[in-house]
Amino acid sequence: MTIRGGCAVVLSVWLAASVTAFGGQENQTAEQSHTATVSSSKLGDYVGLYRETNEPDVVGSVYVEGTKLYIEGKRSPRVELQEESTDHFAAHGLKVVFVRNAAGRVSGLRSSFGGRGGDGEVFEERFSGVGVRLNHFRDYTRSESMIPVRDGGVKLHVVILRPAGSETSGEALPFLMQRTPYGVDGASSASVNGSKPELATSGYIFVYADIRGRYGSEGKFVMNRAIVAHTTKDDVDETTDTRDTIDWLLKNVPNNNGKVGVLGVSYPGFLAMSAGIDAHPAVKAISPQAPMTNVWMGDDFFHNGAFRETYGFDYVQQLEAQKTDARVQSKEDMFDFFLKHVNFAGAADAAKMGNLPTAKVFLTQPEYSKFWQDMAVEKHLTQVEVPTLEVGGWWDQEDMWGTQAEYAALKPHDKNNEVFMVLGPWNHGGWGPTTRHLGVLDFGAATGDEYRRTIEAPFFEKYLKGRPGFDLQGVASFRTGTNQWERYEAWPPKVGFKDEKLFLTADGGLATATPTGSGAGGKEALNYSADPANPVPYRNRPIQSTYGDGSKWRTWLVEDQRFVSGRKDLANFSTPVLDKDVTVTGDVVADLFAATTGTDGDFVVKLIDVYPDDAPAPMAGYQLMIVDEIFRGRYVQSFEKPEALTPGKVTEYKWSLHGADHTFLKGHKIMVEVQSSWFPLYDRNPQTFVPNIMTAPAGSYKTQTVSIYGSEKYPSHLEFEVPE
Ligand code: PG9
Repeated sequence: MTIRGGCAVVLSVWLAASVTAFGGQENQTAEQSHTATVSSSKLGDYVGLYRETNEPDVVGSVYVEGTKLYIEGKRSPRVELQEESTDHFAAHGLKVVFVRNAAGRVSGLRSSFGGRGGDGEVFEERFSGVGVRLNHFRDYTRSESMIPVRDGGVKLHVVILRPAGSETSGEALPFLMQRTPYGVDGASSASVNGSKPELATSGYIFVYADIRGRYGSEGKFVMNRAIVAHTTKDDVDETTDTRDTIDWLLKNVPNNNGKVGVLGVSYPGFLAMSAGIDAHPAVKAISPQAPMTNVWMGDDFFHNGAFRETYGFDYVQQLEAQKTDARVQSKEDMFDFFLKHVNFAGAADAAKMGNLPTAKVFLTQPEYSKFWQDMAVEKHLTQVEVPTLEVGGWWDQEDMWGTQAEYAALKPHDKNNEVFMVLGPWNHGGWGPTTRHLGVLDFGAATGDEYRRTIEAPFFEKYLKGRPGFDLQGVASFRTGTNQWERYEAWPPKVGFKDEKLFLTADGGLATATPTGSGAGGKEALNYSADPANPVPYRNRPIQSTYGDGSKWRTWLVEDQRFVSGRKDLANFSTPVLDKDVTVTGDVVADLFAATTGTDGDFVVKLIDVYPDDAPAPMAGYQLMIVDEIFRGRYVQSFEKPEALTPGKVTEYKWSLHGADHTFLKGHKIMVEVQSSWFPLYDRNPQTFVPNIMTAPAGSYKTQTVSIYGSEKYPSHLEFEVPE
C-alpha cells in the first residue's frame, strides 16, 4: 500500500510525495542540477534545522553544498531548492517560502504541495542554524521481472530493489516482499528508504509484486481471492502465486540468503497472511498489518451483516472497473446521494456499477453465504507455519477485525511462541508516517516510529538475518488515556486482569452493580424512536467520497460524538464523573437486551470517553469513541439465514466491539451510546423485514420505537477486563 497522505506535516507530506509523485525518479530528484540563481552568501540565511511545532519528531534540514541549496528530511530524499523570487523556492511540486522575523532573520518556512490536494500548507520553525545531512539513505538499484506461475501462460510483475553492489559482493541478503493490488511502479530507492528507513539501512532485497490481474501482472483479478484446495495446477490463489514467486526469486536473484519475509497493510496484509498459509519453506517471517480477514464479519464490506455502503460503493469501483486504480470522487454529500437512491441497488444503478463482480454479490448475497464464508481467512489458520507479527490500530476505519481475529485464530496453535501482536493508537496503516497525532488526539510521541524501530525492524532482523534485538514476548499495546506502551503475555491479557461488567440502567446510567427488580427508577427500558428517513450520520457532514478530496474518512472514528449525542433517536447511558482512573483492557463485548416495534433493526453500540468541560482545548467536553460496532438484527439467530424479528419481543444481542486498552481518567465520564443507524457508512435498515435490504422498496422504511432494557431480567451490559 502506498502511504496515503494522512499526516499534516510537511516532511510527511513530502514523504508521501516521494513515495508516489517522486517514486521511481529519485536519481533526478535527489541530484538534478539546475544552477541556483542566488548568491551563496544569501543561501546561508536559510541554512538550519526546522520542525513543525505541532509535530516535533519531523525534522527537516536545509543546507548548502557548493552553490546549491538543498532540503531533506530523515525520511525524504534531498532535493535542490530553486529560487523563484526572494525567499520563495520550488522543487518538484514542493513550494517553500522562508519566513523572517522582525529582525529580518529566517525563523521558519512554510511549505506546500501545489496542486496535490490533501494536507495543505505547513509551517516549520527553525530551531538550529546548522544544516546537516539528515537521512542515511542507502542506494538501491531497481530492476523488473515477469515471473511465470504454475497455471501456464500467466506472468506476474515484480519490481526488485536491492542495495547497490549487493548482487556481486557482500553478505547474501534476505528478501522482504510486499504483494499488492495497488501497483508497484512507484517503488524506488527513495520510497524504500522513506517508508522503511530502518530496514533499508540494514539491507534487504525488497520485492514489490503486482498481484494477478492488477497493473503489470497478467491473469484475472479476483477481489480477495478465496484460498482453494490445490488439486490441479490450475487451482491457483494468492498462496500459490506467492509460492511460485518465491521459487523463482530464490533461483533467479543472485546473492540471496534463501530467506523471505512478507509484510503489508490491509489488502497487502491479507496477502502477507497468505504467505504464511501452506507456506514456502523459505518464508521465515510474516507481518500481516491491518489485514482484511473476513470482509463479511468485520472488515471492509459488512460488519455483523450490516452493509458498508459507502466503502463497498467506492472500493469496488476503484478496483474492479479497470486494471489500475481509479479514484472515486463525487461533489455531492454522500449522505444525500445514498438517501436519494433509497437502497444500494439504486445507488449502484446510478453509478452503473451493478455488474462489477463484487457489486453483483453484494446485491444478490447480502447474507453470510458460501461465497463470503469461502473468502474468510481465519478458518485456514489452524497451525503456526511461520513467525507472525500482527499489527493493528485502535481506530482502524477499514480493517478493525482482521488483526485481532488472525491473532485469536493463530494463538492457540502457538507452540513455539512465535505469534506476536502490536496494537497502537492508529488508524488504518497509521504506524507508517511520523506523527504524534490522530485527528485532534496527541499521544505525546511518534508511536509509529517507536513501533517500527523497536519491534518491526528487530522482528525481521531476527528471523531473516539471525540478529539479536527482538524482545517482544507476546503483545505490545499502547494504552490510550495514559498514553504509554504496555506489554502482555497474550491478548486479551489474563495475568493481572479480572472480568468486569458495566450495566446500562434504564434511567440512563452505567453501573458495575447488577440491576435489581424492574430497573432503575422503576423503569425497565430506555426508549427512542428511529426514523430511517432521518438516519444518524456516522461522521460530520458533508460526507465526501471515501478517498475523495478533503475526505475526513481517515479520522472519522476519533471525531467528537457531540455532533450526534444530543439527538432524540438514540439512547445515552453515562457514569457520574469518575473519582478515579478506570482502565478497560481486552475485548469489549456488548450484551444488549432490546426490543423494537419493527420486524428488523440495527443496533450500534459506542463506548465513549467524555472529557471534562475544563479540559484544555480542543478536548473540553470532547466525546471520544473508544470502541464501537454494529449488529444487524435479522442475523441474531443465524448469519446465513436472516429472520424477521418479533415486534415487541425482548431479544438478546451479543457481539464484540473489539479490543481496547484505554484509561478513562479521573474527572472524565464513561458513556455508552446506542443508536439504530450509522449512515451512509452502513446502509439503512428499513426496520421492516424484507428478503433483501439491497433492494428494499421505499415504502418498507418505517419509523420504529426501540427499547434498550436495563432490569434484573434483561440486564444489558458491556463486558471487558480491568487490572486486578
Ligand atoms: N481496506 C482496503 C481493502 C482491503 C481488502 C479488501 C477491500 C479493501 C485496503 O486498504 O487495502
